[in-house]
Amino acid sequence: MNKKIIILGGDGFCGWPTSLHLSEQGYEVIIVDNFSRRNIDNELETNSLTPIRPMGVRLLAWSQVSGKKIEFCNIDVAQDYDGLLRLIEKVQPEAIIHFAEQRAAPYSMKSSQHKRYTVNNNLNGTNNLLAAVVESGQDIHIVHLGTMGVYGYGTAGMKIPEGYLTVKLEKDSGEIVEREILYPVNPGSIYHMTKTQDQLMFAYYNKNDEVRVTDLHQGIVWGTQTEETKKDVRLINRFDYDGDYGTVLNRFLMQAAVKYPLTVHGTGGQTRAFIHIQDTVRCIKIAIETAPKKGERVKIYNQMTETHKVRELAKLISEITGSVIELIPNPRKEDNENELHVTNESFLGHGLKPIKLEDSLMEEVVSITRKYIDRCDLDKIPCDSYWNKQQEFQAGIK
Ligand code: NAD
Ligand code: USQ
Repeated sequence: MNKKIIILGGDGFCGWPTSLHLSEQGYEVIIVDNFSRRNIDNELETNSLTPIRPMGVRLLAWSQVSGKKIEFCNIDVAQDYDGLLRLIEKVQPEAIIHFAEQRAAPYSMKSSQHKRYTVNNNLNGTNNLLAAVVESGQDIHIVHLGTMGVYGYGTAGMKIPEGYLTVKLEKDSGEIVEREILYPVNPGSIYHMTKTQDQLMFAYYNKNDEVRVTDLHQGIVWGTQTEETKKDVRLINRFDYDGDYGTVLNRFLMQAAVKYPLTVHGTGGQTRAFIHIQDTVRCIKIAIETAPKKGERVKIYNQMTETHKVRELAKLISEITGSVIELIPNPRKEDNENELHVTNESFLGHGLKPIKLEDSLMEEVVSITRKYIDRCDLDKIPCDSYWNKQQEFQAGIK
């Protein structure tokens, strides 16, 4: 059986622990990354709270700890089409996992240059991958990391289905017909917009070339370590806390550790979907093992395990750590209050046993944020990326 897997973006927050998990599970893993994420840390003059090691050190540590070898290729998947194609033709993998995109909404909204970079990088990367798989002539399963944000975060009281929606249409004759469509998109940032466009590319290449695709609409990932990254300090995963890349729950955990008031945007009534990083890597393995058949439409799974309101998360963390909560003007143009109900039957049906937020929060505070507290730069905590002039005005910037 072909157990070769190429992981695009395998140096990143989700890609690194996934690479280790699949290697541990017996897959032959080849990581592709261009280190753009590490370079963005240089641009923003910030760093992972955890001391992540260079790729060479990471791979050496993994071979010493596990006896297994992971290969690495430095390819920019958005720019170097020929390099990507040659690699695919040489490796002939069973599946390619696609994490290699600019993934921060605030970073994508910082300036025109950041908007253009995010669109160019994400859309070219996805199109290059699809075109290269077709040109290689191989039947490779693509597993893409999408986002819950493609749906927007509001519904008419119904559960968000897994990708497809059955609608009833009235024909000119008055007859009612049923159709299945992609759930209507409603992106909240340039970054989220690129993910809605990825969806269309998958649908098109799937229809035209029968490329087999699984698109994982993932919620906000929290936590840091997985069973594999805990095995050696040189394998530690990255932890972003800055105003651009830090996501809400990990930011609150770190803010609690350094006694910085928890930065709730607006009223904190935004409800979002969450998943622990350990469950992310388990879901990817399930997605590989439940690949669609040739000719089957794009499989879409909602990769999330629970939903929470931002202010409730702040309250929970405040109760366990004694932190102060601060409501600040929302830098984003988004609904300050929304309900969110999501179907996630596919992964639960395949045996996922979710890690619950309430059970693991304290471990994260103690084992990561308090341990690496000295590496935190307090000046990098505020979010200074505003969605538009009005948000800047409300924040008293202009
Ligand atoms: P990350 O930024 O930590 O990792 C992405 C990796 O891809 C980085 O190592 C980066 O250097 C690499 N990369 C980017 N562009 C590249 C290119 N053109 N060529 C080669 N490598 C490139 O992000 P992450 O948090 O690991 O997210 C991975 C994927 O999962 C993203 O597509 C993101 O949209 C999705 N996702 C993440 C979250 C989350 O909370 N982190 C939630 C939902 C979905
Ligand atoms: N928020 C705060 N305070 C903060 C940071 C964020 O109140 O200090 C709020 C935001 O305004 C927003 C919510 O928390 O309402 C979530 O923000 P986030 O930065 O945690 O998440 P988001 O921008 O949606 O993006 C993250 C990942 C992205 C992924 C997405 C999944 O960076 O890659 O696609 O989560 S989802 O949110 O389900 O679309």
